[in-house]
This record gives sequence, C-alpha cells and structure tokens, in this order.
Amino acid sequence: MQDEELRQKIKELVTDEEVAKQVLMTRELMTCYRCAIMEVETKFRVLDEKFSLHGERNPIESIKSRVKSPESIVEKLRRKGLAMTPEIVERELNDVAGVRVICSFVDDIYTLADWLTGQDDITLLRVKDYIKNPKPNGYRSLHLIIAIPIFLDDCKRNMKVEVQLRTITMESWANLEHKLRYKKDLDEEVVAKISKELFECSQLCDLLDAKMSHVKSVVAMHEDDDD
Ligand code: 0O2
Repeated sequence: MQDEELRQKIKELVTDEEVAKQVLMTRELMTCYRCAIMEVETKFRVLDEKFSLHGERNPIESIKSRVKSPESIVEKLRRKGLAMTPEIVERELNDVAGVRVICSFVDDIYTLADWLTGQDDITLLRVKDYIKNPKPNGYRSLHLIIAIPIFLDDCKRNMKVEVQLRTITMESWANLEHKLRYKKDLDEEVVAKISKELFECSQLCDLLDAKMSHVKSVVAMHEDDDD
C-alpha cells in the first residue's frame, strides 16, 4: 500500500467523533491534575501551620506548582516510544502534575515528607532521594511520587503527583543548572568547564545547608536554655 493510501485509511479510521472524544478526555484529565495539585498544596500549607505550632517557625519558604505542558508531555512520550492518548498519559507519566516545596532546612524536608506520606489518603508510589544520593552532576532534591484522591461530582479519582522537596540553595543551584543545560551554542570545552564549576557549586551548597542547620540547632539550644 502506498503512503498516501495508508494515510487516507488512517484518516477514515479516526473519525471526527473519536478525535472530539479524545480531546474532551484530555481536557478532563488535565483538570484532574490541576485539582490534585490544589489538594497537595493545601496539605503542605496545613503542614506548615502544624509545624509552626511545634517549632514556632514556618519551614516552607515557598510552593511552586505546574501542570506539564502539552509539548513536554508529547516529547516525553515520544522518547518512550508511546502515543499520546489520555490513558497512556495517566498510566505512563508520573510527573504531569508537579509540586515543588522549597524549605528552609534539610531536616524540614524529611519531616514534611514523613508527615505527608503518613496521611491515610496518600499512597507513596516511589521515592528518589537525590539528597542522600546526589546525581553525578550535583543535583540534589527529594522526589516523591504520590497518589492522591480527588472527588468529582460523581466519582473519586486517584491522581499521581510528583513532589519535589528541596532547600533554597538546592533550588537556586537547580535553576542555574537548568538555564545552562538549554544553552545549545556552547562548545564542548566550555560545557565541560561549566559542568565542573556547577558540581563544585553543588558541594558548596551542601556545605552551606549543613552549616545553616548547625546554626539553627545552636539557636534552638539557647532558646531551650532561656525557657
Ligand atoms: P521539568 O520541566 O521540571 O518538568 P521518570 O521517567 O519520571 O522516572 P525522570 O523524569 O528522569 O524519570 O525523573 P527524575 O530523575 O526524578 O527527574 C524529574 C525532574 O526532576 C525533572 O523534570 C527536573 O524537574 C528535576 N531534575 C532531575 N534531574 C535534574 C538535574 O540534573 N537538574 C535539574 N535542574 N533538574 C533536575 P523534567 O521533566 O526534566 O523537567
């Protein structure tokens, strides 16, 4: 069969009605991901308040969320050799909904992660601890893939959300590395030099986080003495 003939056959198989159905299902799915993000954000805001009751401070500096862009979804599926359908997106991708929580100190990250995953409506699907095991380039963050229920008018649906927890220093390092990664016009030698410097920066960030945690514990000790 010639290419043109084949194209025609495919067009006949995919009717306008089927296309409209897929579009509607995709829009519904994206709405569900947005709702899941809202649920996770609220949980973190509540945890931030709960934490402040114990420690008289708020551990969360900021929360940034995003639904993956359609271009990034298509690109990720293409790399995996998969087609773009709502079912495949939901089954194969863990990071369509992403919530990033920026914390003051490293131990706050683990406390918040434990509190979140200890809640009985949250299912922990996967943990990637790039703080204990940084990536070779120096990337550090705690990644959790969770499933969270959202309640729609007629049903309950479990949605996957990728939660990234990191400190302010980890965030500024990742933002810089991300910007440089997409600079395509640099020659190999420059890329190697930048990568080395970025790795060194990551080690300095690690040291800074450790020193700040130490200062925090010294301050806490003195506060206890004052009581
Ligand atoms: P964006 O724009 O942030 O969404 P997976 O198929 O999910 O198992 P993946 O995607 O490699 O495998 O998962 P991983 O390693 O947990 O990383 C997912 C996300 O973490 C990335 O999303 C980044 O946000 C962040 N990340 C991971 N490694 C690095 C890194 O070396 N540098 C920086 N700056 N960020 C990193 P996306 O999809 O790449 O992009």
